[in-house]
Amino acid sequence: MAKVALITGITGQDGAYLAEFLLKKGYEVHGIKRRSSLFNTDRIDHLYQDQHEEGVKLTLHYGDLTDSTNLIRLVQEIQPDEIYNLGAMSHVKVSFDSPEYVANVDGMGTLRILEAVRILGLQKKTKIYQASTSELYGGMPENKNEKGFYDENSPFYPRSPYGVAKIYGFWITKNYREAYDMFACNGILFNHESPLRGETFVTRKITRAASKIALGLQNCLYLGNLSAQRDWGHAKDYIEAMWLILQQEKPEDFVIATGVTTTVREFVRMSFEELGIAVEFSGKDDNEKGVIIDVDQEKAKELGLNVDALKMGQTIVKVDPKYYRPTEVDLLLGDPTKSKEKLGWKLKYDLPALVKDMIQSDLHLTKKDQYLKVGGYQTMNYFE
Ligand code: NDP
Ligand code: GDR
Repeated sequence: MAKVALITGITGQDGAYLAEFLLKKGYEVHGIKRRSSLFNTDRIDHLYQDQHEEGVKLTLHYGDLTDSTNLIRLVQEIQPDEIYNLGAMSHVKVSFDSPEYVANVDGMGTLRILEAVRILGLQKKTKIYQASTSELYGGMPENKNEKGFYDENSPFYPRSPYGVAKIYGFWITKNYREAYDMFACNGILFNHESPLRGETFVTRKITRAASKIALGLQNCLYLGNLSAQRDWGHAKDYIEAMWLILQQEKPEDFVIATGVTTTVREFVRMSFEELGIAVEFSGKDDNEKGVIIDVDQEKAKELGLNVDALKMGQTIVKVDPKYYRPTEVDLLLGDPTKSKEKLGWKLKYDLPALVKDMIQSDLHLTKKDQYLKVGGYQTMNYFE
């Protein structure tokens, strides 16, 4: 019998990669999607199966983490062996604008999933993965371990409504594990990115803008705190860790990270370098800027860039303080020792490989947009 998995947040970055991964492993996969006025299943459209055909392995259900009755009904119908609770309002900056909503979805939503399993008496059958986060640590320097990393024993100090909501999710998962003997685990995942990353997270914002600037479709990229440091990995590696966590003998919490931290500024430099464009930064704080100091003409030609649009000394990165956060997490660096030793988890992508993957994908996407625009097919005006 195929194992049955239920994924909340299946339409997001991680949900899409995880669904594909579990289908390849022979799972029957169910996903919860929210009703929206436009389709929002782009990331999983390649996995879609017509429900009228035989042997359907992927099924989507309407639902929402704010709706307990919906969740209880779905868990009852699906009887999952594994639930991956990835659904969340996942943007840290936006959580300052919608603090109550993020508490409801990211905090209470986790409780609703755990309660659905408990109420239905499925605690011996259904394993639960909770998408916890490095935002729990808040980047407090005094809470790092003796090696200078955050690990499974480091204290938490969240610095945003998102982090505070997720800390409830973390502890309620641990509490249900201890109180009701449930196989419920937290993966404390550090930042992970990919070509499927939402376009308002900093890495994707950078790779998308770098591609547009390289093709002469955008003049400048505006960012917030360039000095923030993150431990960035590839989402494809991280979803494998989620699965491994639920395949262990005992339910436990694991840190998933690369063990390397890099500034936003360096991520910008690496992204442009991938396109043959050398960028140098000067100035401080709000006045810092990045200018073009060299263009590798051969590489630019090979990639089909618009070389005429790339001028020496041209400012292509500026700071806009509107992207600063009321409280910032300055530095995150995770210690993956436990996950490597106990899960046997291995990284396939380092940071240069991640940047390359994202730039290649965004350059392709931007060329496609440009091609459609030039051909007159990009937009229809419905309002004339
Ligand atoms: P995304 O923002 O890409 O995806 C979030 C998913 O949650 C989407 O499918 C979204 O649906 C869904 N969702 C949002 N609100 C609700 C709701 N009220 N009810 C049901 N579903 C909802 O996030 P990621 O894929 O990057 O992250 C997955 C999880 O991992 C999240 O919980 C995130 O907080 C956590 N995390 C992510 C890290 C990262 O670096 N990516 C690191 C650590 C933790 P829709 O498509 O309709 O918006
Ligand atoms: P983060 O990711 O807050 O770490 O949360 P994000 O990419 O949004 O920010 C990373 C760092 O970059 C700085 N920054 C900017 N960020 C954005 N979004 N836009 C900008 O223009 C910009 N300029 C600088 C930020 O200040 C920050 O320091 C992500 C999410 O996926 C969470 O759901 C997850 O839990 C954590 O990673 C781990």
